[in-house]
Amino acid sequence: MTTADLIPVDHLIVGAGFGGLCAAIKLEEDGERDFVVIEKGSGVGGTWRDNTYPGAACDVPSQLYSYSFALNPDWSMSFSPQPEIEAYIKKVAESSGTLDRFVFDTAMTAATWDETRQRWLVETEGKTGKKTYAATTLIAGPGALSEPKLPEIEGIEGFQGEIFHSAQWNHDIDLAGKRVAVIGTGASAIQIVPEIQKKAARVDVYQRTAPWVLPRNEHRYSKLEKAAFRHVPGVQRLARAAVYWGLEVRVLGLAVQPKLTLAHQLMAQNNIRRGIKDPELRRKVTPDYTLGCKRTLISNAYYPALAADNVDLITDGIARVSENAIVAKDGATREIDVLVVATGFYTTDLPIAHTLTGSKGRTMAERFTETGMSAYKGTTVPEFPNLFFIVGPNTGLGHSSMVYMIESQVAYVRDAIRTMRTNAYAAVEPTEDATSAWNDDLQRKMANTVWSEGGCASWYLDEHGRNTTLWPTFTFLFRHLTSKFDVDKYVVTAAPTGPTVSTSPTVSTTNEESVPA
Ligand code: N01
Repeated sequence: MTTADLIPVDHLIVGAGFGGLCAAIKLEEDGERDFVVIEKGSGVGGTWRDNTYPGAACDVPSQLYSYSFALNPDWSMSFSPQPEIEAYIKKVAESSGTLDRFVFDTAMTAATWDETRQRWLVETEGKTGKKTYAATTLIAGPGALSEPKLPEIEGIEGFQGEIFHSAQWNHDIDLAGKRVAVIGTGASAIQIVPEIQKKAARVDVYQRTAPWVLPRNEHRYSKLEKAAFRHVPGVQRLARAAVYWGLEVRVLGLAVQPKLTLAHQLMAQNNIRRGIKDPELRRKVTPDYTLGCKRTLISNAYYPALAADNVDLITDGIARVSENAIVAKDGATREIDVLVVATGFYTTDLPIAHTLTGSKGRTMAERFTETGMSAYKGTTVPEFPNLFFIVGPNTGLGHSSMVYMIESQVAYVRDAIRTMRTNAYAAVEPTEDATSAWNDDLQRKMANTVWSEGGCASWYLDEHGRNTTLWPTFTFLFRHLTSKFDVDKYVVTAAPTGPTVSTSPTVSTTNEESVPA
């Protein structure tokens, strides 16, 4: 590749979900205007653009599931539906003045660290053809829940009816009067089932493991509340802080003393009793592990839907799928017209890792087969200079808002860029020692949590049973630990002549709120 074929850019951001958009807005704020955002979808929104299934809504309150720098006084409900969240992200993007640097319908196909140029050569493919960027920093925000995972079930590829994943809902199919099967009973399925139960002739729900489901404390905001959020200084920040701390205390049960989840477990058991009368069905939906071990779900509608006459909960396991039916392990064959696969996403193998080749000539996926999926502060990885993850390994949450984690990581990346610029560093790369120490400490903390000891299998764990997805303690600690770029934990390479990125101005990188208060 000759230099003439390369498009030079200071920062290349992958993904236009909450993470990539936040990075773009904050870089712009810092005067770092030479960036490009590559997005494989046709617009901003990430998971909130893709997940359009009936009933899709956020199970984290919107007051906190939104940017601290773009509070929205107009949320209609405490837990907003997907169209409202997607509209919010679009509005924030449009008013940010950054959209001119977003390239949609274009995927990053490969990125290779070029030691000579001290840049990432990033190959992209999309509606305007193939391009290669030469980027000083690569900011990867591909989303932790963006690659749908299909179940390996005998015969499923031969099914002749309609079949689609929850994240790729086929809105052309009218489910009225149809026989529908849903495989899975996770966060997506429990939102889907109550909606399709109202229309379909039959719904067969295939449950492998019962989830814990708490009541949904739904609240529709009145005009007065919205006016107060908009006009009375501090009111919405106060509401946000109340949500933040209300969720944060749950860490005590999840990561400190699992017995503290008992009150929630009782609430969830009450939720079952309220929604279901049949003792056999109640038994089937009652989990046999500690609440919190898998993601705790919230719904007032799921149990009543399961109890409806046109719904069957099947717990005997799936033997195979035929052309027009699902055959359960007990031999029962249930004919269906539509199969909804709500079986989750690839979470512990970070699909983007296969496309990134670092300074030693191996891919990040190859590195991870040796080290397990791991990063320094969930953000940077040895052998991969100037690469920053937004929502990287061990930054996921089982109890609170990912937007809070995203803002923490973006602050860290901004400070890294500022440090590079100030000191004329061409490259920064975390040391192996710092990365091992960080991850050893994480796994030590993880050992006594409900995610390790709660008695369940979950998508938080990799094939070795190691939790590579979740942050194991309070989110304010993550914010504190990412508030400043700790250059002493990095190997730095000086630029041969002066700053390596064009001389844009730099500004303060501190977060608007250390914790919502
Ligand atoms: O996926 P999941 P999801 N045969 O992985 C079952 C976020 N989210 O799309 O538990 C039969 O949770 C599997 O069974 P088991 C949220 O972070 C957020 O529902 O593994 N069943 C499970 O029941 C969430 O955690 C919102 O035994 C099979 C289900 O499929 C994440 O997305 C809303 C199977 C998968 O559940 C993923 O949720 C929706 C098989 N072969 C989602 N394979 C918000 O509101 C898997 N299963 C923010």
